[in-house]
Amino acid sequence: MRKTLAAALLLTLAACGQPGAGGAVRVTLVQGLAGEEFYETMACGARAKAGELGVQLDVQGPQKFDPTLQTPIVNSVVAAKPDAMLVAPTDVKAMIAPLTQAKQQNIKIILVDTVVEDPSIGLSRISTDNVKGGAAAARALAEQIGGKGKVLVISTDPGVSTVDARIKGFEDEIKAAHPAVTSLGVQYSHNDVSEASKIVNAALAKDPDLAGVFATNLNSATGAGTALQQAGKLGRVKMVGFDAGPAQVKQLKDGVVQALIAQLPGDIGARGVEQAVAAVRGQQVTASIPTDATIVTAANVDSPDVQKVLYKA
Ligand code: T6T
Repeated sequence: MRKTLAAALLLTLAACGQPGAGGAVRVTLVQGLAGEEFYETMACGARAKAGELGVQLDVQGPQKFDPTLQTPIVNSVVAAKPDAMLVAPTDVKAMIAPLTQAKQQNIKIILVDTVVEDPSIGLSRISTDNVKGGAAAARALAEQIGGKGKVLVISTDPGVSTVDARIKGFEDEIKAAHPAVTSLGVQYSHNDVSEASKIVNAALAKDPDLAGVFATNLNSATGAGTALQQAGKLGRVKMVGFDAGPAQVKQLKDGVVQALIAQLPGDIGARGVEQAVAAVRGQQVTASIPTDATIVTAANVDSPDVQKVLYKA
């Protein structure tokens, strides 16, 4: 009897044409960069949640953090018509057109980590409070350099919402609360480790009294840290970096970097899947979900709570 009722219910749902009613909800995660620890940790969180909720999850991403490479991936996802797409857009402007196509196909879009300038894209936006994180980085760096000296910011490219927000938070905090700290401005590495190293080498040649570096993301931090290490500047030039992949944690333990701002990419992926499923099922979706950030230093890196937030290799 029970079986008959359940079968009837399933038939009714399928007849209503509710997505996912006749099978698993189909979701694709489009990363900002394939194979990079932040996005792979995000994919792990998304996969775990997908397993729990019975969601069919596919993960794709470009080989470079670049909208010209991410656009064809989004286009092919649109052609495959999943029920929902979690996406980390690589540019606030360039990704609007491909994501508008996805929206027009009624694919539910959930923005994970980065966003686009068009506020109508993305039923839910899940990310770290990056302005706050940038301000925390400024305070940590100012403290490390004794409240005075020249500091340089290394970022990826203008037009990436997350790192732009980190720069804003950093610069506003320096201006507001650290009058003896001079910002040398921002230089862009195109999210390339060796480019970030080159920038720091050139900055050290131009300003040998450079006191501190803020690297706004993983690859910028890895490259900047390597340059400081190779230039024998350990301890003399202080550094704070966003993200906590294995290379950054090693640099922290080696004394190259003094503080890391660890995000929760796994949680971003998991919450993204939850929101996608809610959107597909016509349930309530949360427009904005902030996730936590932790300041990691040599003093707390080995504590169990901090170990939990370090990114997967
Ligand atoms: O910092 C993360 C991410 O939040 C940002 O949007 C892009 O860079 C990372 O993926 C780290 O490399």
